[in-house]
This record gives sequence, C-alpha cells and structure tokens, in this order.
Amino acid sequence: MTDLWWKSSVVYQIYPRSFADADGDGMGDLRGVIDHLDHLAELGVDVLWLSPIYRSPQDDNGYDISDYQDIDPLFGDLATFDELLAGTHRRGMKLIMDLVVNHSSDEHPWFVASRSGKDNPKRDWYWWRPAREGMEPGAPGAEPTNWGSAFGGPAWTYDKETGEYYLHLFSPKQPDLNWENPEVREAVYAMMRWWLDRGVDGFRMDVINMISKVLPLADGRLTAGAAYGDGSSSYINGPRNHEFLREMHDQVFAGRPGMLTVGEMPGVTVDGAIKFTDQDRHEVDMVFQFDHVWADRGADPWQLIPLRLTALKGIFGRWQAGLAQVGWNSLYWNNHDQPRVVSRYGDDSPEHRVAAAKMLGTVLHLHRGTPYIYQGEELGMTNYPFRTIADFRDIEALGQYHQATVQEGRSPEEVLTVLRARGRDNARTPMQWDDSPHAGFTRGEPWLAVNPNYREINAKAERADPGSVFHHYRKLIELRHEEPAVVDGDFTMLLPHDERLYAFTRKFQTTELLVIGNFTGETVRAEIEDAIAWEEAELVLTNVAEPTGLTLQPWQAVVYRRSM
Ligand code: TEU
Repeated sequence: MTDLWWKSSVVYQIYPRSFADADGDGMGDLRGVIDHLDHLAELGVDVLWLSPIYRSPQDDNGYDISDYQDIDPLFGDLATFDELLAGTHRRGMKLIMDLVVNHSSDEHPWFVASRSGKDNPKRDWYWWRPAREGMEPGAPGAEPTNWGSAFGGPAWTYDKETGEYYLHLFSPKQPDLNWENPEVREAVYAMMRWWLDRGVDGFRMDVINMISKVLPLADGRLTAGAAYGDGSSSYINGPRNHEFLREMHDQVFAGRPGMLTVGEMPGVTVDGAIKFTDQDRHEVDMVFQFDHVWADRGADPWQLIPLRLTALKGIFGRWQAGLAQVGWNSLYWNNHDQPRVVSRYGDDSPEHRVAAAKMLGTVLHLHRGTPYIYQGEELGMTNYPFRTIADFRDIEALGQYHQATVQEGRSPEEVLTVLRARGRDNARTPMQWDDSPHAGFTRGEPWLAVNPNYREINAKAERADPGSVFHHYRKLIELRHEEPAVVDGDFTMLLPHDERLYAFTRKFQTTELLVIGNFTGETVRAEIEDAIAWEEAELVLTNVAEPTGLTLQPWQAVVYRRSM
C-alpha cells in the first residue's frame, strides 16, 4: 500500500495572473483565488500549486523575483495570502509555492549589491566574467561564452560600470544565482524555511536542474544558421546538482514530514530522475520531465511536426518502466509554458473537443504517478486564435520571434505558425468562469485577451452539465482516491506500434484495469488479447453515451476493471 500521501494525490496548478481578478485591474489576484476555492474543492484536487506571486518587476510574469518574502501588490499582500492558505487547508487541500532560485530579478537587493562593485561582498552571488580574451568589451561576440538565452539573444549582458558581463540563462532581468557560493545556498534555505514556518506544504522548483554549472564555463555547440551556441551541456544536470538538492533537503525539509517537492527539470533523463526521486537519497519527491511535451518538436525549432502516437507511447513507456521500482513520476499535459493539450494532441473542433479532452485526461491520469491539472484543463480550454505577433505578451515568444526573424532571417509567418501552435500565451489566456463579459475573469480590461470561445467553454456551464469535461475530471480524481490499482498498480503498455490507440493495463493485487484511448476521429477496434473477456468486465469509466465494447468511437476512452 502507498506510503507517501502525494502518490494518491492530484495537484492543480494556478497561474494567478490569469485565474480570477477580484479588484478589476485586469490581472488575476489572490482574492480571486480565494473566491474560487470551492470550484477546486468540488473538482476534488488535493494540492494547489501557485505560480509565483512574490514581489517582481513581472519581466517574466513573476519568474523574476525581487523579494522572495513578500507578495506583489498586483496579487495582494501577506495577510491575503494567509487567508488563502487557511481557506485551502480548511477545505482539506494543501498548497505549494513556486521556488525560483536558479535566478532572481536584477532588481533584487542581492543583485543590486552584486552589481554595485567588483569588491562588493555579494559580487560572487552571481556569475560575473570579463569579456572574451582579445575582444572589445560590449562588442558583439565578446560575451564570455557563446551561449544563447532561452528567450532569445545572448545569455550574457555587459555591465559598463564594472566592466564585466553577468550570466542570465533567461532574460537579462533574470541573472543566474551562483550556487557554488554557500552564502547563496544558505540564504535560499532560510527563505524556504520562512515559507514552511508560515504553513505552506512544499515547493515546485523552477529549472532546479540548472543550478549547478560545469566549470570552467565553456562555449557550447554552434549549429549552422543559429545565432548562439547551445550551452545546455554546461548547465543542465550539472555536477553538483544532486549534492545541492540533498543539502537543501537536510537544511529545509529534514524533520518536516508531509511536505511535497517537485523539481522542474528540462532535459532530465530517466536515470537522472531515478536518482533525483529515490526517497532514500532525500533530494526531491518527483520531477517534471519534458520528453512528452517535446514529442512534436523536430531538429528545426521553427517547423511544426505532427505527433506520432508511437513516439509518445515510447516516451511514457520508458518513464513508467524506468521509475517502476525506485522514484516516482509526475504526470502532466499542460502548464503555463505549454499549449493546451486538446488543441495540441487532441481535436479542439466543436464536434470532438469534449471527447478528446476527456480521453486525454483519462489516459494521463491512469498512468502510475501524480497527475497535475493546469487551470482550465478541467474545462477543456483550447489554444487561442493568435493572428499577429502583436497579440502575444510572453517574453519568450517576443524574444524568440525577434531572434528568428531579425538575426536568423526566418519569415515572420514561418515563426508565427509555430508560436500560434506552441506559444506559452496559449496557456495564459484568462480562466473562463462564465458567459458574462471577459468570461467573468475581470470587470476591467484583461491583461491578455479572453478566448472568444468562452461562451461555450466556461466553468459555470461545465459544472451544470453532468456530461462535461469538469465532471469527467472529477470522476478521474475520485477513481484515484478510491481504487488502489490506480495508485500502485504495475503498468504494462499494450499495442506499442499502433498509431491510433493508446492502451495499457494496471495490475495491483487481485485487480486489473484496462485503459484505452482513441487518438483519432475514426472508429477503431482494439485488437488486444482477451478482448471478449474484457468486454464482459466492469466498464468503470468512458466518455461516450453508448459505448460499443472495444470498438472505440472517435476520441473515445474506456476504463475496464476485473479481478484476476
Ligand atoms: O521554465 C523553464 C523552461 O523549461 C521553459 O523555458 C520552457 O521550456 C519553455 O518555456 C517552453 O516553451 C521555467 C518556468 O516554468 C517558466 O515559466 C520561466 O519562464 C522559466 O523557467 C524561467 O524562470
């Protein structure tokens, strides 16, 4: 039987800026979250993950923090936060914060001090380097290494005053903290303890596998046509990553049972994740890996490639098998950095959206691991019909658009085609609460346009309709809470070479579950062993009115249960 509470839990991610605006300034806020806690309680989720709400210049929507122990007035204040925390706990849910400590804001007092002079005691709290040997400081190409920033442009910015460059793997307003410096690590641990003392239940840790850099810092691989080198081999899964996370565990979580930690780790491998999430190693409880959200990416970032279901199944199969004995998987389709899955891997047409959204949820939630629901996923929210670059607000989209079109000579339409399909702003359009103006998100002017389909797709309509995506997700969460095989069952992939059906079983003690999802708009027969016997078993859950056994209707999912 499971020994760790979060193995049978479901986490709900809130992107406060787009969740609910109570004061009418067009930006979501903490009062808005408080006003909708009952929506989350009815859905049945166990944990709320809040994307950053700390004081921030909002250069990257809060992932650039200038004060880790205060709330940005955009969202509210510490008293309102305490009220939100109390309301969450009163409803039997836990709350985890977003920990963004690979970098801070350039307006954080730590960086202001570090930048003030080479002799400042905090100079070594960040990564400062002189210009490349023999190059004129500040001149193009004089950066200490050829690394590109994730948001376009170089990963180094020249500081005239002190005559050196500082490193930022993201925007220039997000300077990387130097984790080699024990003072930095201690300051971070003290801040984390402060939040845990305040009653929060854990952390989602931003790009936490980037905190250890390979020394000395060296140039990355330069591919033809690219403006900058790929330095990821110097900062992804670095040499002291495990050591730092173990130290963090000892300094912050030791003696505090019942916490949840999940590390966001672009580029983490299965073997790496086994080590990071092995409970005996005391690092993190689970990681966010990216393989399945990169399954529709090719070598050329500005080219869309269609998803091959066998590729997706190959990825999930590897992660399920790899962490079957040691470690634990997170399960997610969506977050604030990914496009809406029903538009990406499903079908968001009016005819098939509801079935596809339910099928994708069913297939994901019945894997072995902890599911994460991103706000609006429980309503089947879709991508937004972006037209021009002017419709976008995301620093990553704008920065990458500039680099691709201006520095790399791509056509605007070529780049826009990918941003429309993959841009992060697709996930950040305001939550659709009802069919009133601005979908009930705000009385003011929303910071990002509401999806025009809000009259059809909104929480009020979904909660009133027993056949909705909302109630299907509620049943999935209930099933995880009631059926131990969903939590602890051994995973076996079926039909690995089928490009239309995603099928697997879960076995636990005397219970066996069969889960099949149809990833097409066609009717498809599941040619599995024992088909007849399964068709006589208990159909626990499906998303069509008249199921036809293992002959699956377009975008249909089935969950059967039998005793072995
Ligand atoms: O994201 C890190 C990260 O992996 C993203 O850059 C992601 O790959 C990309 O956006 C997909 O298009 C984290 C946060 O989740 C993100 O919101 C922040 O912008 C970033 O770190 C910097 O803090």
